[in-house]
Amino acid sequence: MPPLTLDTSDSRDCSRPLLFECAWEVANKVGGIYTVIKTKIPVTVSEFGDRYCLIGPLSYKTAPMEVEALEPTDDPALSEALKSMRDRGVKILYGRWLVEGAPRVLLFDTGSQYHRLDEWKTDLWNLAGIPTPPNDHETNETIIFGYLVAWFLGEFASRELKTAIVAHFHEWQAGLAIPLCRKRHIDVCTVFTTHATLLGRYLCAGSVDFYNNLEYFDVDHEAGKRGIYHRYCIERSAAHSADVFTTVSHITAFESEHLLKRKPDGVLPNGLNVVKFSAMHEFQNLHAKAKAKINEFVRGHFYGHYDFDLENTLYMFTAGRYEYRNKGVDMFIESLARLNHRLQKANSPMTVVAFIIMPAATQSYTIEALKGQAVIKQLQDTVTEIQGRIGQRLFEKAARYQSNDNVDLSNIDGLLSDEDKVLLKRRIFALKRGTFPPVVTHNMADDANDPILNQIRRVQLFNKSSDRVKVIFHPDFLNSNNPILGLDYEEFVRGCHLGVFPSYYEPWGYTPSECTVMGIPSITTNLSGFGCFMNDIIENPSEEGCYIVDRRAQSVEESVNQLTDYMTTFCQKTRRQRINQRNRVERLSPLLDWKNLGIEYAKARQLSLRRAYPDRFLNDELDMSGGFEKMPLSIPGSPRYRHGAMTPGDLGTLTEEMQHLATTDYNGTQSWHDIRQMGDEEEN
Ligand code: G6P
Ligand code: 1S3
Repeated sequence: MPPLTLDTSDSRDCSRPLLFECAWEVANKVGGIYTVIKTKIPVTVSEFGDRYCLIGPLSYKTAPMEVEALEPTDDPALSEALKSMRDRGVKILYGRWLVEGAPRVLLFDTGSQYHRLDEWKTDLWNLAGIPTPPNDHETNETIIFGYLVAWFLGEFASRELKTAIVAHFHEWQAGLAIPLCRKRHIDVCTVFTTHATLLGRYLCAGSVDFYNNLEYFDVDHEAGKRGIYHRYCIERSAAHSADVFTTVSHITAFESEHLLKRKPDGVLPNGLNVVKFSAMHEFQNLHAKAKAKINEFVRGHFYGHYDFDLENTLYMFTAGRYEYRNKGVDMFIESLARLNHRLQKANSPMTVVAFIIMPAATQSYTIEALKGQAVIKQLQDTVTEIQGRIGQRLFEKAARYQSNDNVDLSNIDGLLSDEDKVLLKRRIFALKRGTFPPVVTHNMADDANDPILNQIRRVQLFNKSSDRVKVIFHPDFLNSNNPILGLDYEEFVRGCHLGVFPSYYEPWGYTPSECTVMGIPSITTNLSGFGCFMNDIIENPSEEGCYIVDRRAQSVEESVNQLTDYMTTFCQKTRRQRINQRNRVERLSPLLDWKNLGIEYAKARQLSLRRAYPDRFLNDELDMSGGFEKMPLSIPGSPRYRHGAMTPGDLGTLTEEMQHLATTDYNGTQSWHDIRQMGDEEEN
């Protein structure tokens, strides 16, 4: 079925390659990879323009809203390839993805080819010895999608004969096309980026001492025991067949080396599309505005027990996929209990409200949570009404002033009428409640066995008046239209004071990274890709508001204490210190900007071209800068003490074969050293 491919490697132009980037989350939001792809588009489009096209599955739920359908009339090879596939029944949506950068996008409807599933499963077994059980829907989708993508690349590469083609794949669900391309000798060069390993995620979620045993796992056996052997085989074959294999952090590179048995060629850290405000105070104002909205929610949620001072209240939060152990919620709750004890003992004036935002199976909001918002709203409305009436009376009184009267404002009796007093009392009495403010905002599908609730019960953080740490578990995504905590995630983060993400398994970790670009300090661990990245690139991350708990070289007890220490110290800061710290955090954002990190992707693509077409690079005549300006070569120093620009790629193995490519600067933008100097100047 796939077309015969020609050996065109001698004739392909490698200086301006075409790029296909393929992921399950293209125009289809599931998790973190969507963020990677979407936020990276502007830099990739600025480098490739219309030579860039994304490939994903066609979701009829989201695609019609996100994609403008077009016909590729300006690209005969593409247009013929699509026609050939459509003629054989494949449903395809081609067009522009309506996000910043508006890239070209190609979406395949896997449903249109389910009748081929058995044929392709047999082929996969014959080709690669990969077995597939009948009822694993995710794997079935992966197989159909992988075969469609390989089919398309074969059709395209046999028609587009002049230009080199790079195909970049993310994660195992999009990676199956890689071994297929290799087996079929399709003339494309491939990059595979893994954002986690299947086995790593499963092993960590259990009670395994993962990092101390990485070298010793019997991987086939472990995958088999967990019923994921077939998925593991797909992931491993993608990693091994790609010209270039990369991952998102050094910690996941280490994990991949042992679990997937191929050492990654390099690390491509995840960036964000950073929007800089023209003035520093703008993001501080956003914090104040968003915090006011959280304050409003808190007044309602704690009605009847609202006996703490919001001026001395700090909002901490954790958020993400509900993976109790992997995301470190266990450690967070334990540390909150210890923090509560310490604040009580010290008679601290501070109150901490800790939010846990993790979607779980729920039925609805609890009556109590809804009632809290309702009674506080009624009180607010009544006060506004009475305020109006008092204003009227006051005005009336003032307007009656005669020139020979004494101006006596001491007697303002009568401004609050008896009716108003009764009305106000009714509203105040409605605030009486016989229970503590609820810990969870929703009715859980399985309340009794929920790990988060069970731990909160164990440590007895029940939102009592004497508790200095209150807990609110919101087991759903945030949305500004929600009747409870009606804020979008971004706004919520801006309104908080500290993000806490003590993950045990976290290949990258967008949550602390997002906090950083919004100027909100965060705590993460040296088992998260982001934490390791910041540790490598900044001399003293804690001083910059990026706290990193050591979960590697110390016991769990010590890690919990370290986390508690960080939170306690944070509670001792004055408002002025918090404002300064937010400024320091925000100025780190260029380090996480795709405008800087995008070059790592460029390097990976260039390496794949070199490996696929080594003859074309013999004399290094080609521009290998990947669109970035060439810089003189320098010897990488120790990252912590380096006084000069650096890229995280300097730490990765990509440099082995990329010695001629400038790695000493991020496209001429800021390094940590520049940022620090700038800050020092500002502070002086
Ligand atoms: C921002 C605002 C200030 C406000 C402060 C509150 O910096 O610009 O006007 O006082 O936030 O900070 P806090 O850490 O107490 O929420
Ligand atoms: C993965 O998503 P997760 O939350 O399951 O990919 C993300 C994007 O690379 C990464 O940030 C995260 O750590 C991984 O775990």
